[in-house]
Amino acid sequence: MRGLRLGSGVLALCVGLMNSPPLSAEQLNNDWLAPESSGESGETATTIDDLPNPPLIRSHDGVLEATLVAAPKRVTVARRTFTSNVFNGRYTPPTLLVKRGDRFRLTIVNTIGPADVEIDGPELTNVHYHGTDVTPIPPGDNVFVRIRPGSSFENRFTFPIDHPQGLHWYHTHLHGFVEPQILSGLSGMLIVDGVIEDHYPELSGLRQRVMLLKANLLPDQDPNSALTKTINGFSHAPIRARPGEYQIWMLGNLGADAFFNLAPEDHEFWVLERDGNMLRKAEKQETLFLPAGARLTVVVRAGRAGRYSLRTLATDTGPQGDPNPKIVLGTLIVAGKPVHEANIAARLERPAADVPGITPPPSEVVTLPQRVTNKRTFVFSETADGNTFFINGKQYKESRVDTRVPLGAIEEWTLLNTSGELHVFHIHQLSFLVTEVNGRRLDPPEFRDVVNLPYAKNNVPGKVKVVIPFNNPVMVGKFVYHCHIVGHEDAGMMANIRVFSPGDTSADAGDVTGVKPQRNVLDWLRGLVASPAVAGDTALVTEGDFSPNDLCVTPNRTERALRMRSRLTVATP
Ligand SMILES: [Cu+2]
Repeated sequence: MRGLRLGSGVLALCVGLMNSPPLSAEQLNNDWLAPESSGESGETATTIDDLPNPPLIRSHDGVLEATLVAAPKRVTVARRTFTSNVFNGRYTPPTLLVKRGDRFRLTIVNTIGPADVEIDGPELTNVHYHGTDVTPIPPGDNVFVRIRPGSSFENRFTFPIDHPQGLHWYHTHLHGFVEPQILSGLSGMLIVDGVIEDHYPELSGLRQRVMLLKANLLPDQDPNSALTKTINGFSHAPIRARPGEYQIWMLGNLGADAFFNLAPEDHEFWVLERDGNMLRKAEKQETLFLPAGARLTVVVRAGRAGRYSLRTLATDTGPQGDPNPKIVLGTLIVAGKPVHEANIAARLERPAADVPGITPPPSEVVTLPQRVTNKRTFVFSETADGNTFFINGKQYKESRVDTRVPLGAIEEWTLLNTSGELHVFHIHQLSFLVTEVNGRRLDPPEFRDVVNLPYAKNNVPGKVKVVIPFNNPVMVGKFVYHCHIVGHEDAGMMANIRVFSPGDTSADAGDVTGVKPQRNVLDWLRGLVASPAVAGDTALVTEGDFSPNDLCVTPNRTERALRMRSRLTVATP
């Protein structure tokens, strides 16, 4: 059992699903898809003509102020309508658009509850702002915050005036609950503006698409099959362009566990920005590989009139990995009056317009390997049954600080994967330079915040080297690094890091401040079990010893899906 199951009105919600026969993988991926539900009413599936963007919430007068309500709602994903826990009633929640220097005030309301997939009762939650270089100290981007069922919490922080520009994302990040909550749909895009306006103003009139790549397990889907992949909630979505038209696609793998490797038939991409980091000059690529959590801002030029498949290629996740087959995600429909924009191709051959404005400066980033002050090695491993995961032989423990780093250090981390499946390294509050993969030096090295760790072959671990600049004062505090296949993270593959200011000699240097008095979380959770009617008041902000794993075992995705399915079976009259 994972988590505390309190839902009692679950069965009634599920009865309506029982008459649907299981879908084959082909049906799941070849249907022409429906828009998602916009709210409680549960819109019926209809066809769409062109892929819609998620709604947009932008900052005004230097402040982004909004509320995200996490709650079970009827949504339509890949043409299936069911109840899932999502933000603001949408599987594709609002894109948050801020500018450098903006203040950020986002209220998270936790009304997570019983649904047809993944979650069958109230759960703790919080929200992480993946890729942002902002403070980890609460009420900033802090994953130790616990928002109790029925309560809310306001994340407040400021985007530094030199914050990198590009794509980031928000998702729930409460250890032990991350995978089911993201699979439910609790993730959306967060953009720090300026990639086009400041660096490619000649492209500012082009059509911009925000494309959320997600993967989930539909209510009646075989839990051992590959997750159902969608773009903005649609599988096999139509994406329209005129012949010769250039479009800007803002892509994020905002799912929990899946890999995307986009390959549009007969088309190429120019990558402008990777994981929220501007490139000095656009890079042309034929495929776009996005491990879990990765983002890319790209320019695509439509070819001649016709229909082209937008495929995601198979990813070999290793003998212990989950299936990740090739599928068609959408169709690029090129039709209408041709567009002639010869100047754009020429523009993409020149560097970004404001290279001095790119932070951190690309010219400095490439010198990081020459400035390394310390080296460490981390081993990512798992048990043979694939249910328990470790970093350096330890499962995650919230009260333990695994790594202490003085602000200003530049460290080379060697990341070894001794298991038979891929892992995806991610660290909060910063980006790192990927310099080497399995002994092969990357030329050029890539500055990003997620990187694939190849699986072991013939008892030789996969090996990746990254150089991490711990030199931005905003990161001082405690945060985490982990596998971004978040099912692995939930089952232990995460660790705490504390970046402390020079001169801070306290035992736990860099300790967070402003944390509310602690409550005994275990007592509180026991009380919750005894009395499901929890009064909703404030969020609980704590840094205690509690881990959901202390109370219960986190089942893997298959076990959880089977449990959900057995619940569906029970619902049959
Ligand atoms: Cu992993």
